[in-house]
This record gives sequence, C-alpha cells and structure tokens, in this order.
Amino acid sequence: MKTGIIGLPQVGKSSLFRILTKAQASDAFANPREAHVGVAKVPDDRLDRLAALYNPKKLVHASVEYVDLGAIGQEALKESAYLGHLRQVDAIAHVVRAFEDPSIPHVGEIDPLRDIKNVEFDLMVSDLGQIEKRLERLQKDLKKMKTAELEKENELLQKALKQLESEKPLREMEMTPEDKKRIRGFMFLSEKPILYVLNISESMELGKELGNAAAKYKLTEVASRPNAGATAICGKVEAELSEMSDNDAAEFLSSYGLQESGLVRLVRTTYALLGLISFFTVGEDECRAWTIPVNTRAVQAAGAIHSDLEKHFIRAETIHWDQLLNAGSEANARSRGTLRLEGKDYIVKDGDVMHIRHSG
Ligand SMILES: Nc1nc2c(ncn2[C@@H]2O[C@H](COP(=O)(O)OP(=O)(O)OP(=O)(O)O)[C@@H](O)[C@H]2O)c(=O)[nH]1
Ligand SMILES: [Mg+2]
Repeated sequence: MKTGIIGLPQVGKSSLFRILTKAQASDAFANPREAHVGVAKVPDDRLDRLAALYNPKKLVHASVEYVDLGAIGQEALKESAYLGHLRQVDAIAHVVRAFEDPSIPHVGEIDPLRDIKNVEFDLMVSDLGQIEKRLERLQKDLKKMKTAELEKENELLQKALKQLESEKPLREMEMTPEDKKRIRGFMFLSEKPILYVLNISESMELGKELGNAAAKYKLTEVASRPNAGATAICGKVEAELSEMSDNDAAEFLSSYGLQESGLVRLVRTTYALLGLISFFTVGEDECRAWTIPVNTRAVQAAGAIHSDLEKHFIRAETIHWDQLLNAGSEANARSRGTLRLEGKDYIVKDGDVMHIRHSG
C-alpha cells in the first residue's frame, strides 16, 4: 500500500514524511522537486502486547509506503514525473497548514478549507483534461466501429465528466465494481481516497486541540464525504517525539495531555479510509501483523502470508488478540474454548490471531 503526501508549498509535507519514515534530514532531500519514497512501520499496540507474551526472535509490524511528492499546483500537475508518482498511489494524505508561524510564508491567511478546495480543484482539472482527451478519441473510434465495451466506456466517462463539471471529485461518484475496474487504468487523481492532515500549532492543551481541530477548521463536512477523512497532527511536537526513547516519549505525550502520538492516529485513519484491517501470526520465532481488506475470507488471508498456504489451506485456528492475552497462553485459550477452528469462508476480523493449518 502506497500513500502520497501532497499539499501546498511549505505546509510540512517533508517534515511529516521524515517523521513517518524516520528518514534522515540529510538523505536525498537536496532536490525538493523530487519525489521521496520511504517505508513507515505501522504502530500497533496489540502486536506489541502479543509479542510480550511470546518474546519472539523477530517482531514484524505491518508497513505502509509513503511518497513525499513536493508542492502541488497546476504547474506540478503538468509535470509528467510528478503526475506519474501521484497516479501510482493508493491513497492521498493532503497536508494542510493550520499552524501559525509568521516566519513561514503561506498563500494568504491560514484557511485550511480554502486550501483543501483549491487543491481538490487542481486534482479535478487534471482528471478532466485526461477524460476530455480520451473522449475525443473514443468518439472517433465509435464512428468507425461500435463495440459494447467502447460504448460502456463512453457512457462511464460521460458520467465522470458530468461529475467533474459539477465540481465533484470522482471519489464521490457512485460506481459498480465493474465500472471501477473499467476506469482503473486511468488512475484518476480525484478518485483516490483522501485524508486531510491538519498540521496545527503547538499548544499546552494539544490533546484537546488535536481532537477539536477538524471541527475548529470547519472540516467536518468535507471529511464526512465518501472516501475522505481528516486527522490532525502537530508536526513540531511529532518531530521532537520521533527522536525520543519510548519511555521519554510516553512522558512527553502525557505532559501534553496525549495518550498516543498523532502518527498512530494518522496511520489508523488511513487504514480505516482504505478499508484495511490487520490480523496477526504469533510464535516464538516471529510475531507479525498482516494487512488485508475488510471482509477477507480466511483462505485469502492465508494467501496474504504465502500463496502455498492458500492453496493447501485446511483450517485456521483463530482467537481474538485480547482473548489470547486474557488467557495468557494458547493452551489456556484452548481449554477455555476461546481458540476456535475456522474454515475457508470465515470472515477475518480486525485483531484476529491465526495459525493456518495446511496440507502443503
Ligand atoms: N511552526 C511550525 N513549523 C513547521 C511545522 N511543520 C513544519 N514546519 C516548518 O515549515 C517549514 C516547511 O516544512 P517542510 O516540511 O519542509 O514543508 P514542505 O511542505 O515539505 O515544503 P515544500 O516541499 O517546500 O513545499 C520548515 O521550516 C518546517 O520546520 C509545524 O508544525 N509548526
Ligand atoms: Mg518538502
């Protein structure tokens, strides 16, 4: 899974990228017009607690790839390198400036909703250009030869055109799974799920401020639209946090009235936005988190681990992570009856711990 970090100039994109991926400031940041790719560990307290039970040789968190794309605008969106990177991502994190700092310039007053609308507009203009070009071609082809497939594409693109002309992004357009497949190749920008990341000022009551930020900056409505969400961070505080040991970080967080770092929330919100969940595999060798879409069957989840496990799947010994912690061991869980055997069609739940039994 890949998330693209976008936003207007100087809003904190690279800072966020660095904190998420723990990249060094000096690493390849020389050219701000270049995209930077990094991997972030998905923090998961549930996995950490399971690991405490097993003391494994290896602890593997899930990971998300982030791409820091550089400042967005009509110009950037005409550059093929920029567009190419942005088209490739599964989701967008749009960093929006909400922090006050007279030493860092911004286009006009601090106004997150205006910035969101402007960037959204640019994404839609880019998609619109692409659709118009394709439609022109399509009309010519349809004159030569009418096929059902071309007509379906035409119909769908006309619908998308109308959507964009009424200034609504494609992520809000209703589509059947077939339609989605049909336009997947275009990799439309305004179709991608989007998370608005408010970068707010440091304050003594950061815990409260972070919780209220979306409402305070009037993002509640845009964030509740289909395939959109909002979260807040304080880049400055997160940057300090990322350099501390876990113990110091915990103390630092509580001094601001916070329970968890903003990054944990950011990653969690991205998962929810993309309809992703985690399940775990545990043991003395390795404890590990795996990422799957909601409503995945047990046999497909096994495939996320290894294709052989999917092919030779027999059953999955399954228990929810907190039941396993409560029991203290698998043997206890088995005798309590909380460790169950599930078949191929079992729908895996977020936080399930699974042992795949297989015949391979
Ligand atoms: N006060 C304050 N400054 C911040 C915060 N986040 C980032 N900055 C500062 O804002 C400036 C720009 O930060 P970057 O992370 O480079 O922003 P960017 O969006 O990557 O900028 P470009 O790539 O040039 O568009 C730097 O001087 C940061 O130190 C914040 O939360 N508070
Ligand atoms: Mg940058």
